[in-house]
Amino acid sequence: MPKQAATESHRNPSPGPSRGLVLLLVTIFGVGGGISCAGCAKAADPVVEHGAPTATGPGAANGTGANGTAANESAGGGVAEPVQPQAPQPAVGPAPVHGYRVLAEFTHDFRSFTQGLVFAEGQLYESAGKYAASDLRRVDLVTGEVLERRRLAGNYFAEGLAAVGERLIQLTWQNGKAFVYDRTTFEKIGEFPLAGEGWGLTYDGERLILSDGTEYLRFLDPETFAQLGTVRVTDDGRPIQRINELEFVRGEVWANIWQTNRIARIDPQTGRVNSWVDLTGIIDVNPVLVGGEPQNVLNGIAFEPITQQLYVTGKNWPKLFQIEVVE
Ligand SMILES: [Ca+2]
Repeated sequence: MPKQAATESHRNPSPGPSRGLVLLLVTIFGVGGGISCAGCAKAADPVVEHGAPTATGPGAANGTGANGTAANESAGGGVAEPVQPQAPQPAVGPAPVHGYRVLAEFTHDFRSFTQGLVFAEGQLYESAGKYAASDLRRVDLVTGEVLERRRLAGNYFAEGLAAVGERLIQLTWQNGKAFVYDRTTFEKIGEFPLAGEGWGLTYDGERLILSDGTEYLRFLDPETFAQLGTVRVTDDGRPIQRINELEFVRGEVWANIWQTNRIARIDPQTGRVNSWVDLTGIIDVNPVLVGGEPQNVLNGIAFEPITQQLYVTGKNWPKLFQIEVVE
């Protein structure tokens, strides 16, 4: 049973998030080809059922390259798409920062380098990253037990995850492709080329929404995976980069910002950050550093559409939290 956690609310009125390094956006590449058939892939099936070791591999730190760019010339079949012109958003002052209240806490598999978290028909699904440790899993919300797992081959680094009907769509970080699974059987039923990096993924009921570490969100057709458009994410006119795990929540795109305690609540039409949720203090973990940068950070937002409940976790966190926002 979930342990009822303290209901103390947390607020942080400080202005916008630390921007970290100023990232250079090169080009947003699109997804081309509209391929969804497994037979279209020339490479061997990268998904294996067994045998992937759990040791972390080289370059296991997602995004620690910190270039945040979407450039990947070798992306299989990916077709570069120009960033669509977008009227600059007028500066209206920084978006407000909200606090949170923990309603319940649950066990989370601390071995999971969480990259995607999503509910579908009452079931919780997670994408775990890192080389030689990536998988797709169905998880017991309360116990954290892995109920179903499909490991990826060791050279793949899994990223964002979205549920579209009976399918699950899973990104990879720098492997230039995304995978499509049958949500019930976990069988891989397709893949498509992904130009640039894959970070976060969600579905708004009509379009897939993808982040790639830059300040842009890409919109993809959920059937053909063609790129439909992009939007630049800004707060008070300033670009917000390192947009990571995503969740579509009541008309907004909620986004973890890599290596921060903050969730941006983004208007998908304008890209403007409507508000922030600051989750500072939600968990006390010793930072695991790679290249001097913390890795076990907040990442993972899942909105349960049936119960309208909101859940968050982090990479290698031992806990998953049900929260509500305190405005
Ligand atoms: Ca999510």
